[in-house]
Amino acid sequence: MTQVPGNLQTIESHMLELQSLHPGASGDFTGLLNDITFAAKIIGREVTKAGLVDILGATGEENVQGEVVQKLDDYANKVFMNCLGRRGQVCILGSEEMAEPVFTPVSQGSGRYIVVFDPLDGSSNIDANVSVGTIFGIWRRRSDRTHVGMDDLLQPGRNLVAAGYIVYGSSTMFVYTAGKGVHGFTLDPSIGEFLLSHENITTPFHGQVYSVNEAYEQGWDDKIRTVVDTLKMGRPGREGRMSGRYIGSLVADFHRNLLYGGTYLYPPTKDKPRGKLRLMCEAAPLAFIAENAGGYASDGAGPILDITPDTLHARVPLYIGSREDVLWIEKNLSSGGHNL
Ligand code: AHM
Ligand code: MG
Repeated sequence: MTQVPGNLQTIESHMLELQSLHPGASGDFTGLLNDITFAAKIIGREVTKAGLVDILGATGEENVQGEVVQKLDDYANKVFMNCLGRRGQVCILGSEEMAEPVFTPVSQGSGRYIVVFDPLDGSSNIDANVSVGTIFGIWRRRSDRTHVGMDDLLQPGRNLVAAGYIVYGSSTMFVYTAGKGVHGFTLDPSIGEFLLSHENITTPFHGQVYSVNEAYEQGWDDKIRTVVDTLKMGRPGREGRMSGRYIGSLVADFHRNLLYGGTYLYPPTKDKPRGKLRLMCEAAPLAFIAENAGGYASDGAGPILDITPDTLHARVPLYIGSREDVLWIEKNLSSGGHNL
């Protein structure tokens, strides 16, 4: 006979418990997290159908029913915009898929939160059935004045109220922190609920894995080359060499390293002196999660969380993962600046 489940907890009830720690909370924040959870389920449903595009029609083409098949990153973006823009808690939405931030109709009044997201990170991998993800960060508006502006949007990661990601992999997982531990939930597709599977995730202080696209080595400066060579050969005082693991899908690489220990690197190159990754919708939210799990994130000179973005799409070099390893990388990169 099937066992009756004991102490299962849904993500919604976990979020409500969090809310109860703040007597007087309006429920706006919990409602916002619930909206993100709902959006994640819808996007996850479409991602799992991605392998059917050859049967149903490639993206941008007509499928057998004569409907145009949407690109999944456009689709994911619209789902986020639709799910988050309506209830009145959000004043500004910023997306990797949209050039400009959107000031919602409540931006001149009640909306207290700013959400910046990458709706489908790593989407170039999707046709090969490689894991992809969604990343989000939530900030509070800076002031009570009626009109919000760009300074409400352009805040450092240190001001984040919450951040999370969803990895659409062999199972769909939702990982988030609101500054009180990092918690992971796995989607049970049979009941359509994210169930608590990883409570209070802490990342190993030191890892055995480094994740970097070594094809860009020609464009690196000598310091980065030496750092990566040293990681390969084994750092002085550390036993054993490291292994390389690079999926090329940030959420998946980050998630593996968070659980097992390891460091993800996206250094600057001659042609991309600020690297590739976006500060607001990728680096800062993941840095907030890393620090809340005991890890660390740096741009090679200091904490990612201390950088104030100058635009929504500002890019930043990223070194993120196990605390001791990232601090060692930062120490080796920060003396004397880069020489690209
Ligand atoms: P995207 O936001 O356009 O998907 O780009 C971000 C992705 C990350 O998921 C991944 O880690 C990185 O780009 C891979 O870049 P590269 O192919 O240059 O190594
Ligand atoms: Mg991205």
